[in-house]
Amino acid sequence: MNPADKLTGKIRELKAKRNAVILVHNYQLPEVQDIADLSGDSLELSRKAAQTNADVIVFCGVLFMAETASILSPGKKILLPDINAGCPLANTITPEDIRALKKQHPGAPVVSYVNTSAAVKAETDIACTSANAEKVISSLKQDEVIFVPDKYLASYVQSKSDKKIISWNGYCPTHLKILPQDIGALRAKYPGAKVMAHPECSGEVLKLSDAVLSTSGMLRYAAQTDAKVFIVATEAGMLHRLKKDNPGKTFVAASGLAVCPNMKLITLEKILWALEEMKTEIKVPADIRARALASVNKMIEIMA
Ligand code: CIZ
Repeated sequence: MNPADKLTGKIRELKAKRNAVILVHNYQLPEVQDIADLSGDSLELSRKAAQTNADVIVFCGVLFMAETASILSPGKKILLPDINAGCPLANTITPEDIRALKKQHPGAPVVSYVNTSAAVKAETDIACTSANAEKVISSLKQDEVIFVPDKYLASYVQSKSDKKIISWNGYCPTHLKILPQDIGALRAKYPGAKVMAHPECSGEVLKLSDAVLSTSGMLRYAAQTDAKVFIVATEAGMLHRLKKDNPGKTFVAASGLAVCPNMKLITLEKILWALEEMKTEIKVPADIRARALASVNKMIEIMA
């Protein structure tokens, strides 16, 4: 047996012993995606895992994602295989910042993108994903809305809404590595290709794309669209799943630089250690959890 098979064999053995499920985000390393029990976007993963009878969730993603799993599954043990896997976008905003924004804009509800800590979600009125941000904002009765933390997602949503959106100066450094000239060069190289871009990309990149989509949206669009070649403007891990699900189609990364170093901290070895040592546990404290859950549940009601 080769060393990689030995490693995955050991993970499977221990996973069964611990009654664990392995959740893997679309941006993870290919070999990590290949051992997933569930793969997808962060909310989808946490919602599906909450419905399983697993005692343990190993979350292969970044910290805010493991916190979302803890918010939705308080009775399960949530493990993040590398505690250093943070999210620079989520780290741009604190609960104190939200309180200050509320004071500056009294009466304006706060919408927080899922890429925020549980403590930030606890201060906000309603959560959203990149897929449902427009719907969440239009569900609010107020004309002025605070939207945090991603300024590019905020301005994309602003372009679709009559409400006044007050944004925060947060952004994802990985998505900003994708430049408009990358899209131009690839369109010239692959005439007829469809460009799918994540709304965390800059406005210039979004303007050059055919479809602005979340990671789950990209999976659906690629499966349903009659094109042979797709240019993918998001984190590089996405290409693995797209290629696996659509063997007859070609997927090209918009930029080879769009690689999130935090997502890539999770490796097969660390997953095995997490299951061996039952570490690192991510548990959102009860008071924060209750308030963050209210904001997540409000979003879920709108999605129904
Ligand atoms: O929440 C997620 O999974 C993120 C960050 C992106 C997406 O579009 O799926």
